[in-house]
Amino acid sequence: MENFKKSTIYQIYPKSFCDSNGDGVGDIRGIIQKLDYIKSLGVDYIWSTPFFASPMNDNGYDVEDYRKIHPTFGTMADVEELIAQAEKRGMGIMLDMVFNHTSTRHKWFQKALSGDPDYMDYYIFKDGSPKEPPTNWQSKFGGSAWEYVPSLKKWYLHLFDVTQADLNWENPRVREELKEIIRFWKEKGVKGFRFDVVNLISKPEVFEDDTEGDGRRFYSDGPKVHEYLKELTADTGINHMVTVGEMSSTSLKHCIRYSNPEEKELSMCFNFHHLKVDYKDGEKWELAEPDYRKLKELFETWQCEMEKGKGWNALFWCNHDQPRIVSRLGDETTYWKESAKMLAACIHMLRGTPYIFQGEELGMTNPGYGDIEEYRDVESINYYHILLEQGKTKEEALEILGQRSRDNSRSPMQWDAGEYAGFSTEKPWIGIPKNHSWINAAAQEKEEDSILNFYRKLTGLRKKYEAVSEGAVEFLYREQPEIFAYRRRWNQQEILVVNNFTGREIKLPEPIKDREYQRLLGNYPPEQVKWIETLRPYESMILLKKIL
Ligand code: TEU
Repeated sequence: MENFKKSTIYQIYPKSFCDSNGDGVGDIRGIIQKLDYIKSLGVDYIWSTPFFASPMNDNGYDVEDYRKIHPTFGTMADVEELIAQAEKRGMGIMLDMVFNHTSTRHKWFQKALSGDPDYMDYYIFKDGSPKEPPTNWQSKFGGSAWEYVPSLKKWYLHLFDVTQADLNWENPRVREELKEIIRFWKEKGVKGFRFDVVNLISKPEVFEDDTEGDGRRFYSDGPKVHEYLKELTADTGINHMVTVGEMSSTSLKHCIRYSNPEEKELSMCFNFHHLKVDYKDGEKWELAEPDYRKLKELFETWQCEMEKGKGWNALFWCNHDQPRIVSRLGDETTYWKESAKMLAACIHMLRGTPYIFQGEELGMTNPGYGDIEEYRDVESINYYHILLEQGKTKEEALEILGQRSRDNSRSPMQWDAGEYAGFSTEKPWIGIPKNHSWINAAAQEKEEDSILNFYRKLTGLRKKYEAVSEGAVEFLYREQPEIFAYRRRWNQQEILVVNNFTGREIKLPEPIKDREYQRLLGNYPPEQVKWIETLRPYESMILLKKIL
């Protein structure tokens, strides 16, 4: 059995995790200091977002040198110690490989800019008039996806920021360079990799205008993406490691291929369909109420179809690009604790490998930044201006950012109630939410029924019950979208998971006979009843069927 099925993965955004040297920015030594805490969560792997040399226009997703550590984060010796110290505690480090693009400060791009034809072929340069980009494709961060270089009289493609130039995977030399980077880190002892937007690496043969959208249909899950992944995996020997691909606007059909072990591509995939159910007509920068029916249907389809196709899901609500889930689908005030636990149980008992994003285990909320000066993220700042240009008022634009900005997840980790939340001794690079006075790790360590301790129990259940790690999945109460319930089965073992997604009491379509089940975990004290007929606000129950 692949060990990632019983595993839980902890995600760290190093800039905001723990600052060991008092410069207001998190660093590698800060992570080392917190390894015992991370281990105590019952996780097996730690994925850190990039800490490589970078101009930091996209907080490290613009890599200048994949073999060097950005000085703010520390040194290569620190990373080596991190790998060793994690291993000592039985955890593996997973690194984030940003291979769709490099920073324009990378030496390959600099050589390309100087007109070296070999290096120009590392990127996607196209001829065209300076007045008109080669296609109408849009950057994911707003504006055209092309930038004109007057000295070369050519345009280059950047699906993200203008300082993130897309690599040309058609060029075998590029593929070899990237494999060398993997081998370098494998030798250092890392245990897995996350591949950034890896389903965007294969661009179409012909570049044409998109009359229906922003261009993504031409390059998402592109023509040679499976071939490239197979080659990368085979030539670097990462097939026995844990690998996860971040898939942007992907499809189920492709995710089955990416993650079915027989294909020898990746261990699992992130997809984002379930995190778009509160987008208005698919538009991130337009607010809408979450559509719970759609949410449940999406999970049902992805869970059941991935099982049939022998694919494997990465399970997650939060990451460094997403708003905090308790603010998004839960209740930050009256039912903060109940809803945070319910959302956790809901995702952790599904079929796949769960990810915990730093602070999620504390029920951290969106920070509630009130001014554009408080934002740091390139996407948020670009879109703030785009929203104003579209005619929104400042207040409306800030309201949208308050719910959608990627900075919602990037506020510093709330370790304690101190002035800088125990994150740093100095003013951090990004503001600390006021609620760190009561939402913090130190307080939750002391509290038996804290959200933190609930997460610890969830990782334990995955290890203990094959029904959770291996079992088949079946969704229940299809007509009642606000009750997110499913069954997991493995041989004689059966686990029932029932979640109320609302702040109201809800009657179950059919009562559950309490004596037939053993309660494994819940977010309310159990009621002494024969039949469970109603669910309390945001109630969650994990029940093991007794063999009677
Ligand atoms: O994210 C890819 C990505 O598609 C998101 O940035 C997405 O555009 C956004 O969440 C939706 O609004 C990855 C990284 O996770 C992200 O931090 C990087 O900025 C991006 O790739 C570019 O490397």
